[in-house]
Amino acid sequence: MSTRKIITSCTRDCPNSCGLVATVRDGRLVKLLGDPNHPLTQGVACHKASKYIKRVYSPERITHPMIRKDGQWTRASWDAVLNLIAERMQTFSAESGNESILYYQGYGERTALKLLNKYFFNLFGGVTTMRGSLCGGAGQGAQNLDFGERVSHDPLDHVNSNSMILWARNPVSTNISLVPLIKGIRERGGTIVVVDPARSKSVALADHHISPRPGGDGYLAMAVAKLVLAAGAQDREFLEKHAVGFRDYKDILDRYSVEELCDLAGVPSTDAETLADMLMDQKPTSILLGWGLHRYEYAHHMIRAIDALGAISGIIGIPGGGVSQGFEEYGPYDQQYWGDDLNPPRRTLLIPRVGEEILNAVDPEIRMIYVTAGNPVCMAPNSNTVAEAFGKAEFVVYSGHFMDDTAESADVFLPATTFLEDDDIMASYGHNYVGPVNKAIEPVGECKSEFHMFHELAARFPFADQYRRTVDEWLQDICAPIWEQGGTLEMLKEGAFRLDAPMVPYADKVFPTETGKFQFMTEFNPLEGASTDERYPYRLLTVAPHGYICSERTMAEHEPLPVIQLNAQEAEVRGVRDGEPVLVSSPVGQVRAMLKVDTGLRRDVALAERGGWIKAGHGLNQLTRDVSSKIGQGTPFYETLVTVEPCA
Ligand SMILES: Nc1nc2c(c(=O)[nH]1)N[C@H]1C(S)=C(S)[C@@H](COP(=O)(O)OP(=O)(O)OC[C@H]3O[C@@H](n4cnc5c(=O)[nH]c(N)nc54)[C@H](O)[C@@H]3O)O[C@H]1N2
Ligand SMILES: Nc1nc2c(c(=O)[nH]1)N[C@H]1C(S)=C(S)[C@@H](COP(=O)(O)OP(=O)(O)OC[C@H]3O[C@@H](n4cnc5c(=O)[nH]c(N)nc54)[C@H](O)[C@@H]3O)O[C@H]1N2
Ligand SMILES: [Mo]
Repeated sequence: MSTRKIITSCTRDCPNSCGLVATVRDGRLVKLLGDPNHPLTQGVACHKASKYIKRVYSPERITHPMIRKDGQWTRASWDAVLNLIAERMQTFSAESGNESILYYQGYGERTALKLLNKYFFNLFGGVTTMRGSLCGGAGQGAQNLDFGERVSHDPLDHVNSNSMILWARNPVSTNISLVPLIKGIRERGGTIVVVDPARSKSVALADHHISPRPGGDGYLAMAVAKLVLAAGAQDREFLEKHAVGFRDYKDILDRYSVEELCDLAGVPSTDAETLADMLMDQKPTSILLGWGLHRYEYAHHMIRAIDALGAISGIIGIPGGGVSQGFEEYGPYDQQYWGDDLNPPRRTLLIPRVGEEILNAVDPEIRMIYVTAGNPVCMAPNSNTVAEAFGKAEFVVYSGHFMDDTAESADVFLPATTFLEDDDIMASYGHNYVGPVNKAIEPVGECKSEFHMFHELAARFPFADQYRRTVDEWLQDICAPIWEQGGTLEMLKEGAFRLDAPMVPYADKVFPTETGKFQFMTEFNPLEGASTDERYPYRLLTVAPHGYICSERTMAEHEPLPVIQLNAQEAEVRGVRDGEPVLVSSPVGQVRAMLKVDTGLRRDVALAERGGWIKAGHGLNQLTRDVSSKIGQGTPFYETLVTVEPCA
């Protein structure tokens, strides 16, 4: 019996990007645990990592290419499917132009070699692609306005924090390597506050849980800023020397009393006092923003008000401080390998409105859609429209692991390898390390990596020679900026490499903004983002599940109905009961769900977990509206109002 241990990195859609050790016995993966030598993740990986083995060997996994004919999926050879795709691409290109083809790159795997997916389409002459984000667009856009460029504190800098605010962030479920750092702050006597309308699992780590009205956080941040200013505890030097717009921001604050702001935020004023006291007495405070804040049309109001609070209370550019959010997962690479400079700019469609955008595309219409590592029919907003758009396309290619909602709308299924069957490099959107992706096992069945699929597809086109290089040759070029920082491919195959990124961003108080200074929000319209509708009294929050990442699941793993939580008094008002099925309706759709009554939940919230498949009876994005955030082209999933009623 031969047992091998392979160092690798988790490439799933998660800020943690854990260093992993895969144990392989006789060619079969038997264990997947944290790599004790990873400087940040330090041997800890979440429970989803060890469970991932089941996913790799799941009987539901599609492990050979398939073609759908007359509604029936049939097994096909790689040659047959690749020939078909090449033939269709050429036909659509000749008849309607390249822009009749849409390439949709999902969030499922964001490694170095994934740049080359788009490179393939750009070698082809460029096609229609997506712009904007289903994930962090709004927050990044907002922080860019304040700081010039969003740069977060290295997570290891939190050892210098004496308190922390987890603002719309749930690391216990979504970012496990922060947990020991958070516990460390508490062990040093520091306070942890969670700001979240829902009682997330991270509340267990906190001294206080503040539960604002969804979308009300801007007001809360403004109330706290007023308290800090009233106490004369603002960072005068920072405001005078390193910031612009403070006077105008102060004018906005002066329009309200602390009580009014807390009222608008939906919290008692003692909550604002708790935060203000902490920021003043337990310096430095680190504020960690979660993705929950991004999913609003006016997300930038909230995020900019929190950035402003950070500036006023003197935590910007300070070890242990900062208003941190995410990192650039594609940042470390040579961006030319997206291939965007190979052609004149091609058409892009707005991802927050992907369904409508596809349906409305003209000159040319979208005739073919090619999806990799994403499940937009399930995960993009307003699923019914997305499904209609995919249904209308003449030819849909899906590359992935399972027969999910998007695969169901496809004509060709390309079975992709998981990261355990691939060689690659992985950077993170939650820390500053790049790590190796080393192949632990041979591809299951006939699965192929995305790289090899495009490689073989390219062989069917005149530009074959430009694509035909080995994985290592490509990595050498794509990762050139990492080599400039002292890394080598050999080093990177052995373990994580820390990028040349600051532990403490803006430590010199110079900001890459136009003014070189921190820029306060200077305009604020209170009417924006305050929509309510009597017919739909609850705001639907569809948050990250603890046990799964987004829609990465199998049919067998679904409960018969998604669970929706409602406050106990509201359940009574609606005449619905705990443990019984209910009908959840929004202006755009309806879903049946199982009611769970919660006495502690805010009365204005309906809480559920995202990611369940439509075909399994879930599909909560059938309820969500497809609008774009005002800043950052993000997706305001939580701008969805619903009502709940008994189910016939
Ligand atoms: N287990 C697990 N891990 C994951 C994922 C997953 O699905 N499951 N998904 C991955 C992805 S794609 C991402 S982007 C990250 C997300 O990581 P997180 O941001 O940590 O997780 P979310 O659940 O998206 O949002 C965090 C919290 O924001 C709260 N929230 C919603 N609206 C508001 C609001 O208006 N104000 C405040 N203060 N809070 C609000 C929600 O109730 C939720 O508890 O996690 C990644 N990791
Ligand atoms: N209602 C609601 N909807 C949301 C959100 C929300 O909060 N509420 N959050 C949004 C967020 S933050 C995000 S990031 C998006 C995610 O949206 P998507 O990226 O569309 O959805 P995922 O479910 O993450 O799908 C990723 C898929 O990629 C596959 N995959 C992984 N690695 C590879 C690979 O190497 N090759 C191929 N071909 N496939 C691979 C996985 O098996 C999985 O099926 O969803 C968004 N949708
Ligand atoms: Mo995300």
